[in-house]
Amino acid sequence: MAEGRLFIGNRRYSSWSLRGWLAVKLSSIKVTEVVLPLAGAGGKGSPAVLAASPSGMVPYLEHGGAKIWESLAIAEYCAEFQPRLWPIERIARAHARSIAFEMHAGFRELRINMPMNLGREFPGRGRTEGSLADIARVEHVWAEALAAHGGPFLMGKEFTIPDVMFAPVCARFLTWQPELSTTSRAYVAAVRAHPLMEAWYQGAMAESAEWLLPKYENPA
Ligand SMILES: N[C@@H](CCC(=O)N[C@@H](CS)C(=O)NCC(=O)O)C(=O)O
Repeated sequence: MAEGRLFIGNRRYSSWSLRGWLAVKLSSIKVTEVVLPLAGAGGKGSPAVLAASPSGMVPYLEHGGAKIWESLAIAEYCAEFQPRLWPIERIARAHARSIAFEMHAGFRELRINMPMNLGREFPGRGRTEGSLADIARVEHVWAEALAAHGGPFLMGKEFTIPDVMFAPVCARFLTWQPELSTTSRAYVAAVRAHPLMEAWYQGAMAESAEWLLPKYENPA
């Protein structure tokens, strides 16, 4: 039985919602999903999102009396129910937190120039000085984590919160197809092959054509 509600944006575009949804699905929390069309107006939510969420943004989780907004706060909440969402060992856990928090706080140029669109491919586009610098940093973070913990995911065999936070970046790379190292390409493929990612992509493909936004379908 559902214990609450998870409000998410339409799956095709809503990268932050993907993070919140993955965290919830990887925990034991059972919620009803409410999918809302995005406005895609850069910080200003659609009327449906503004009405549903205290921050005017998705994802937003209501569960057992708790109201949680911000994808990383949702991930932390989910980890209270499923502690293995963070590595158990202290040093690996510190590393995981550093890279997950860096993702939440940064990579703005990459996010602006290569927005998530699960239904399209824009190879070779979106490559600005800023987005390429962000991609170089992402690749460095991934390579270090994969080497330190043995892959195929950032913290090793388990799909943990750092993978949750970088999953939409993998989706962006599949759409925009920047030049990537062999190591990065293998990591992107491993994330894409996760059953939860496949479920999210299938949900995105089933969404109404009325939710398509020219801004994301016809990027400059
Ligand atoms: N820092 C927030 C960012 C949330 C965010 O920007 N959400 C976007 C969707 S991906 C949103 O709600 N946009 C409103 C809209 O486009 O209507 C988080 O981590 O959850």
